[in-house]
Amino acid sequence: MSPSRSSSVRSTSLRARLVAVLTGVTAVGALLAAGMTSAHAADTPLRDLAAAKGKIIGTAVTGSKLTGTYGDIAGAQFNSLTPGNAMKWGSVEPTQGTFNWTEADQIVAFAQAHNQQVRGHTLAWHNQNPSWLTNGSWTSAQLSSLLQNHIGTEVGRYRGKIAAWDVVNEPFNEDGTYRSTLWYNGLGVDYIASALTWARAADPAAKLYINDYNVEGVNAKSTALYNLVKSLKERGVPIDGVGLQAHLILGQVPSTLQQNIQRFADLGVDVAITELDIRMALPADSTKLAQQAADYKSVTAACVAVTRCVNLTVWGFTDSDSWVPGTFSGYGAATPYDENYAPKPAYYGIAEALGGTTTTPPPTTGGCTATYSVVSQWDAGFTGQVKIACSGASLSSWKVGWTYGAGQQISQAWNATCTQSGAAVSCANASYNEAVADGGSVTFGFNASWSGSNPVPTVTLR
Ligand code: 9MR
Repeated sequence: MSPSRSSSVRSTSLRARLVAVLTGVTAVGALLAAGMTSAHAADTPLRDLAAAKGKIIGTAVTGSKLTGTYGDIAGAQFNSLTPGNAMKWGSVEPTQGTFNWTEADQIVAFAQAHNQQVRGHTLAWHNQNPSWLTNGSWTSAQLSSLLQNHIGTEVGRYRGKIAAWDVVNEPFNEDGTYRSTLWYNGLGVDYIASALTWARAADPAAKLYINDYNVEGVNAKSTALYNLVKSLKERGVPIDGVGLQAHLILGQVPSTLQQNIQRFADLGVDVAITELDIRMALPADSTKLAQQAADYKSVTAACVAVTRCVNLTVWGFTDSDSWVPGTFSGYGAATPYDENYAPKPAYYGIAEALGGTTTTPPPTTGGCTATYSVVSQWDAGFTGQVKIACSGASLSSWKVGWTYGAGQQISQAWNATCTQSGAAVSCANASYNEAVADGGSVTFGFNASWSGSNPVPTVTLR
């Protein structure tokens, strides 16, 4: 990896860029540029940047989507996959004794084909259990053997293929007391030790984790988790790591995140950021996306700073495959890629924290093309995108232009700075996506209005 640029070089070039951006272009570009503090390379995949830091970077995935662009990005950018839903009890045993491993198997096969780890998720949880289990009335002994069999069956099936299991998920309330669940109520707190012990027996090589949310900073809940892990270790119960889910809100990365990771590391367990996403009130705008980039960067940096923080996984890499909008009304845009698979500023925030630096290929436009497309269109508006792709050539910066033939008017752009004067549109790279490598591409998007017709213009790359 190339060394980082010095901070004086960095701030000079940032200032130069800001001046350039602030003179005569839209606020969108200025704010995007202000949110990014150094240059970026979209050409080094996150998994390579992470590996150079001794880290694993993962994403939650949906098995059926692992083809086309979704599959390409999942395979190229990440070296760990977590099935978002496919390994949950309700997915694998919808009817007692009848198993469906299709999606879980597919994800494991994809991971093996792409030299990726798999985080198994999850074995003992209170959600997404099959109704035959939750509606049944069981004695403690029956519950215990159900859980033991479940763990033995699932962990055993994937023995040797799973790097880490979220054995126990979300055992705590916010105040640090134990959550009232099927398992806690039926088996007492030792369901946790039992589940870990059964998982170890079924796959001695898998790292065994307890995973929870709102335990990223130092607080009552994370302290309860800390005390649990400490006592499990003292008792000799197999526990290898804690998962900090990190379903965060824009601008609210806990200030004690690194300190919290460190205290678990000091206890002698690994730490993983297991489900990172950072949601914002919709619609997204350049200010929010810049803040989100800073937030992703600081979470990643906290993990990079602690040797035992081994894995950072995002809970879906694209806004088109995120649980957030369906759960938090009015919120979304929580992942590092937009719904059209274009990397957002957040992507570059992660890359920067992993040591990504600028590459400056020789400037040439030969072999580079700009392709305009309408992504979606409604009554009076549409979302368009332009992809600049190079093959046998590269760009150190770029600018594209076109002329609208039917009165279309751009209102907002992202991942580029766009101006429109009459019918003439001109868009230039943002500060973080100036380079297009040989074999690489950059995409930017925009919203615009139309009426009557919306013909596709001819785009010129300058
Ligand atoms: O991403 C999962 C989503 O598709 C499910 O509908 C949801 C149901 O609870 O679970 C989501 O994943 C959760 C994960 O398994 C545990 N931590 C919280 C995640 C977000 O809800």
